[in-house]
Amino acid sequence: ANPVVAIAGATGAVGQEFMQVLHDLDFPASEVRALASARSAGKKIEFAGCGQVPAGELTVQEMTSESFKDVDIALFSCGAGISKEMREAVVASGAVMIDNSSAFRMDADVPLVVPEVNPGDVSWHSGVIANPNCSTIQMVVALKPLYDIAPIKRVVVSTYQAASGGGAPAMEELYGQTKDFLNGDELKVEVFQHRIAFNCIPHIDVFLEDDSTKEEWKMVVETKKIMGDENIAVAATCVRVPVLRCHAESVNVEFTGEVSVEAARKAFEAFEGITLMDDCSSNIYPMPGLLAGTNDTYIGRLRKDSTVEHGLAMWIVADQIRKGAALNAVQIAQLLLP
Ligand code: 11C
Repeated sequence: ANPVVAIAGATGAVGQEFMQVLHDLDFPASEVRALASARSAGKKIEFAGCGQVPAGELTVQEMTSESFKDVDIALFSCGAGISKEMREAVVASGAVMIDNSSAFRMDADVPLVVPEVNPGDVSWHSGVIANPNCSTIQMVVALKPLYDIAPIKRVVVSTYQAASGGGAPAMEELYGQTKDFLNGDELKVEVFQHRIAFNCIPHIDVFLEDDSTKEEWKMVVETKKIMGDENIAVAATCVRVPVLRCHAESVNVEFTGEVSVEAARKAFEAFEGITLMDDCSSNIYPMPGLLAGTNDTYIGRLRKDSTVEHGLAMWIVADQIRKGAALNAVQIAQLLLP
């Protein structure tokens, strides 16, 4: 029978995108169940339909440990605390939890999967598969075809992360502050640590003991786990910028052997999920403002990094809510289909 899909966190920015992606990929579901907190129960949400589920309204149900009866795939995006609370109930019901939070990503019994990079890792799950952090996902998609030419020694990355990483309230904060700033009104700072309108904040998630942030740490450890290579060194600086959707990253990669710009270009062109957008002579390179709502990881400004023996530099953009969250999760679900 076709799978029953539950969406945990259906009213959030990623939850809404789960539904859009299920529709866009025509995921062969027999039922889609929208779950959220008691506050949203009873709310109607539009669903465009997928598989055997016709277009129409879904009524949001309060998520409890009973919600997963007969569910095959549970797409979770409602924060690490709730994922931890619900894990046992989901797994006991026989469903596979595909979790977008940071709750289980580094657990030894939980695969961390980007379908273009390590699809085979879904085979060893024990009820939970983790979706990586958005900034890691787009970077490893770009690294994989290069790694296949020559193993990677070191990556230096600076991110330019959109407000969407903080969910719908964060996007609202960027809108609201921008309007207030232009009107000369007082700005309300609620979601981010500082004003985000007309600003950049080099601080995403909490600070750790070594003065890096947890977002930066995620890029270091998740990259090694997904790529299956503990020897890849990653130095990351993560920055929030006043962009609504799509994270961008400036990445310098050092390889153990030669990877020419031409070879990299060819590898990107042949790789599923990557679009090369790279023509300096016509000012063509990926930009967040152009790419909201897209599925691919976009690469431009590809060039040699001559400061190391074997190096390349590039610029990567992807829609954080789609490839960085909902799309990647649904692509993992596709890997589970018989
Ligand atoms: C951001 N990357 O842009 C974060 C959002 O660990 O899943 C996702 C956080 C996570 O704010």
